[in-house]
Amino acid sequence: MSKSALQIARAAYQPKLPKALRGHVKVQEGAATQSVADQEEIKRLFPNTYGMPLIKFEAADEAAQCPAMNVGVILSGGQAPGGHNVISGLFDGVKRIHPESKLYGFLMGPGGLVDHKYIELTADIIDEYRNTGGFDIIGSGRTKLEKEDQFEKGYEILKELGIKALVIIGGDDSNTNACVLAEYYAAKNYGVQVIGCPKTIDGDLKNEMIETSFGFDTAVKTYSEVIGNIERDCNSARKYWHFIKLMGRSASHIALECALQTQPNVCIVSEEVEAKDQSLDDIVTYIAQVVADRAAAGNNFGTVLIPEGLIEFIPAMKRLIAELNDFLAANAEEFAQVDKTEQRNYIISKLTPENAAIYASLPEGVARQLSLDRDPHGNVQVSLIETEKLLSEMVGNKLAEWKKEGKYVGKFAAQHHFFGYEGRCAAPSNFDADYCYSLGFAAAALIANGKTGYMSSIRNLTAPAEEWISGGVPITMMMNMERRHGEMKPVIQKALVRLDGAPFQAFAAQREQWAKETCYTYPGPIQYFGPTEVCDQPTKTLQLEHQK
Ligand code: FBP
Repeated sequence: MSKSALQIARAAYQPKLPKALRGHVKVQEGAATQSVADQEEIKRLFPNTYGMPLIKFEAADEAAQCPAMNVGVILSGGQAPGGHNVISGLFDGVKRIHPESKLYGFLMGPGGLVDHKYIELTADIIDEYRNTGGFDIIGSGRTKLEKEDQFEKGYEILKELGIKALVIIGGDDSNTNACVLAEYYAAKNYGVQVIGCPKTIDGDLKNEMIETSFGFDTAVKTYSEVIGNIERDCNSARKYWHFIKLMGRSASHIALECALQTQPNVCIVSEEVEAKDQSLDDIVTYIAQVVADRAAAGNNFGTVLIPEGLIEFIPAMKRLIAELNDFLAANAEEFAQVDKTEQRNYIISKLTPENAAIYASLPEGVARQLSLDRDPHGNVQVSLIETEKLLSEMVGNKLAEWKKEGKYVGKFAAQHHFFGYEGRCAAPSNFDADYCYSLGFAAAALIANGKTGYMSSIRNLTAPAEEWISGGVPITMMMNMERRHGEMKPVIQKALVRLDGAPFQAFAAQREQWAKETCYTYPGPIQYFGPTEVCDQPTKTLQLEHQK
C-alpha cells in the first residue's frame, strides 16, 4: 500500500497517555450512581447494571495478576477521527495486561457480531492503522443490536472465540445498545462484559463525566479550515453569500464550534430556534435582514452556517416530523405500495390538519426528503435534506420582495456547501489521537477489572494529557426514557447545545458585530508537528466549558 509522507511520519507518533495509565493501574470506586431521569423505570429495565459506582484509575506500585484475555471490538455508526487509535490503545492495553491476550475485530459494525464476521487484529495490522483516520481497519455499520436472537447469535461467536469482553465504539444509540447487551449477558450469567466508548463527530454524547465524544475535535477543525478558506475567498471576490450546512444530526455543537473558530456573519443554532419557538419564516427574515444591512453598507457578500439538524428543531416542523415518524413506522408496508407520484397527497390525507398544512407548504424536494426511509434507529436522515438551498432560496425570495418595497438595494448571489463527510475520516488531531488512545487503554483496564455496562471515560481534557483523569462511567447513569419508533425506550440522553452554556454565550455576545462587520478568522489546517499552542489545543467549546 503506498503511503503519503504525512502517513509515514504520523505512524511514528506515540500518543500521550494520562499518568495513571502509564504504568500499573489500580481502581478507585466512587459513589453509587443513578440515571439522569426516569430512575425507577431505568432501574427496572437494568436490574444488573443500574446504580454501579463511578470508576477512577490510579497509578499502582505493583501489577495486578490478570490472566490472558480475549477481547472483541466493534465500530458502530458514523465514522469519527480517532477510531483506529481507540483500537490501538485497546490492543496495547490488553497486551500489557497479558502478552497472550488477543483482540478480535467484528466486521462492518454490530452486524459482524451477529453474522460471525471477524478478524484477529494482530500487531502487524494494528501498526498499519496507528494515528490514521477512518474506520477501515474493520469497517462500521448501523445495525441496531436490540433483539434477543441477535444477542444469542453474538454470544455463540463470543463463546467460540473465548471472548471475555466486547468493546462497542459508538454514539448515543450504539452505547445504548452496549448497555442493553451488557445487561442481557449479565442477566444470563454468560460471563461476557460489554464496555462502550464515546464516539461521534456530532459532539452530543457528553455529560459531566464524558467531556466530549472523540472525533469532534478533528472534524470541527477540518470544517473550520475550509470555512476560513471560503471566508477569505468571500472577502476577496465580494460577490457571493456562502450558505454552508454542517453535519450534526441533531445538536448544533459542530456549527457553534465552527462559528467560534471562524466568526461568520450568521450562524443558526437549532436549540435557540426551538427555545424561541421560531418559524422557518423567522429564520429567513433574520438572515435576509443581515444580508440587507450588509448590502446597505456596500457589502454584498457573507457566510452563513447552518446546522444539519435545523429542520427538526423548528417547533412546527418537529411536530410534523414526530407525526410522520410514528405514522411511517406503523404504516411502512402500505406506504411502500403507494405510487411515488401519489406519496405526497397520500401523506397529506393521513396527517392531522395542522401538520398536513405545513407538509403541503414545503417545497417538493424537502417534503419528499422528510418521507424517505428512516435510519435503523428511526431517525430522519437529515443529512439528505438540503437546508442550505432551502434557506438561500427563501432568503432570495424575501429580498426580491423587499427590493420591490424599496427596503433592500443590493445583489444577492448564493453558493452552497455541505461539510460532513469531508471531516469524518480526517487524520486525527493530536488531541483526538491522544484522547482515543487513552480511551482504548482505559477500556482495557475496565475489562481487566471485571467491569461491564461501563463507558470508558477520560476527563480534565483541557489540561495536558498527563493530567487527564481516566476511568469508567456506568452507562445507565446517562439514560432516560424517550419515544422511538412510536414506543418509549431507554436511551442515552443526547447533549444538546445549552443556551446558558459558555460556548453559546460567547457566540451570542459577538454575533451582532460579526453580522455587520467582516471579522472572519482563518484557523488554517490541523497541524501535527510544531509548537504545542498550534498542535495540541482542544476545541473552543471544551475550553469555554472548562472556564468556570
Ligand atoms: P453517529 O451519530 O453515528 O456518530 O453519526 C453522526 C453523523 O456523522 C451525523 O452527523 C450525520 O447526520 C450522520 O452521521 C450521517 O450518517 P450516514 O452517512 O450513515 O447517513
